Amino acid sequence: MSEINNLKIESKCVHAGIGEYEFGAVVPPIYQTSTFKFESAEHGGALFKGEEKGYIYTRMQNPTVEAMENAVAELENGYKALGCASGMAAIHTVFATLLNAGDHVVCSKSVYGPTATLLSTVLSKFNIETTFINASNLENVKNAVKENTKVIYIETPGNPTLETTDLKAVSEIAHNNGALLVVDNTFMSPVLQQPLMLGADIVVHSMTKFLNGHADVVAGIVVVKDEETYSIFRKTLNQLGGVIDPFNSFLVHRGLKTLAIRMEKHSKNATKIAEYLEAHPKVDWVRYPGLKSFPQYEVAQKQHKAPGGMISFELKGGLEAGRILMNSVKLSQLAVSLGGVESLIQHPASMTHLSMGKEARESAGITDGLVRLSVGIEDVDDIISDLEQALNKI
Ligand code: LCS
Repeated sequence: MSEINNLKIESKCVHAGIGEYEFGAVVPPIYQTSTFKFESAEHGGALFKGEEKGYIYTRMQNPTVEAMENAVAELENGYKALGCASGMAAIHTVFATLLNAGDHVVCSKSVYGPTATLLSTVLSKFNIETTFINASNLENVKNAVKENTKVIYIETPGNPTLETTDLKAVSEIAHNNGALLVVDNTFMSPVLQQPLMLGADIVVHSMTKFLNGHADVVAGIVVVKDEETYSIFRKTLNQLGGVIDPFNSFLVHRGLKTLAIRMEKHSKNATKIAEYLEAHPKVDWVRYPGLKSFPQYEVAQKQHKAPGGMISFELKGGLEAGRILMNSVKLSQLAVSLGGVESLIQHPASMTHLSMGKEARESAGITDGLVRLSVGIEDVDDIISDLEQALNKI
């Protein structure tokens, strides 16, 4: 759609990335093909030289993938996007594209475990050093930046503590120091938070989560702001090879159409559940950006359209109480991942954040008793009744 940028986000979700297709199809066909026939040897040569536009090979580009990429770029107000095989493939592509040996990264402490581990193990082998900080305190960000800092990498709200960082303020720190701000926007989606509008240079997502929203795809994406950056990223991704495939792109593009109404329902349900948990005598504390007790409540109010679907909380009785809760819920599924239509519950210290090690977890505020709930779009009273019967078993 040519006037997509004038539409409200709910309309954009439905129409983003949609073009004109054969037979008047209203959604992009699935071009489930690895390669594309050339009209002649000259045509093939011209495509490779970039003298003519067209498709060559699906690792390089594919029309179904491109339609989905355009949709996410439009929703994030970016220039273009690069679909990847997973969120981790997207994150790796960003670091491999932007960093050289000897560079330094500043990264928020409360991030998805494998993101921290990628930096501290794989990338450190290539002489890339990372300082992990609590980025919700801007002084920590300023103090961590060095001469050779090339990237400030922020996941906000952070997985799983929901620690929230003021993106506008951090983008100023990054740019005053010649660094780029990369934001993992997985927890909010562009419906609730738009990092590029707040000064970020690059956005990444695990599309496995809210963007696809149906717990049936593993995928990631990188969104960039200009042609030059896009072209450098496209070349690197083509060499690294961690691209999304056409069928998964189709599913994600389908999921995007309901993203706005899903995020609204996730937020409404989670708000009620966070209030319920906070008032419960067996709950020690709750972290949810919509609660007045949330440590970065002011930043969250300024930065988010609604508080989202993720809650973390600690029970009185710590890990053992959490274990009973997770083994007793029936409607909420005991599973990692998040952002799907179904409610999911899990224990970060023994599951998603195990790879970080106890010391890094403790310093990031990921206590052994912390339970993470990804609130689905079921009837909220059903989710609460299920939690109630499980809490009664503690
Ligand atoms: N970024 C965030 C914020 C994530 O939560 C995840 C996965 C990733 C990146 C990586 O994406 P993937 O490669 O899995 O598509 N988070 C998960 C979690 O919390 N539980 O299981 C996966």
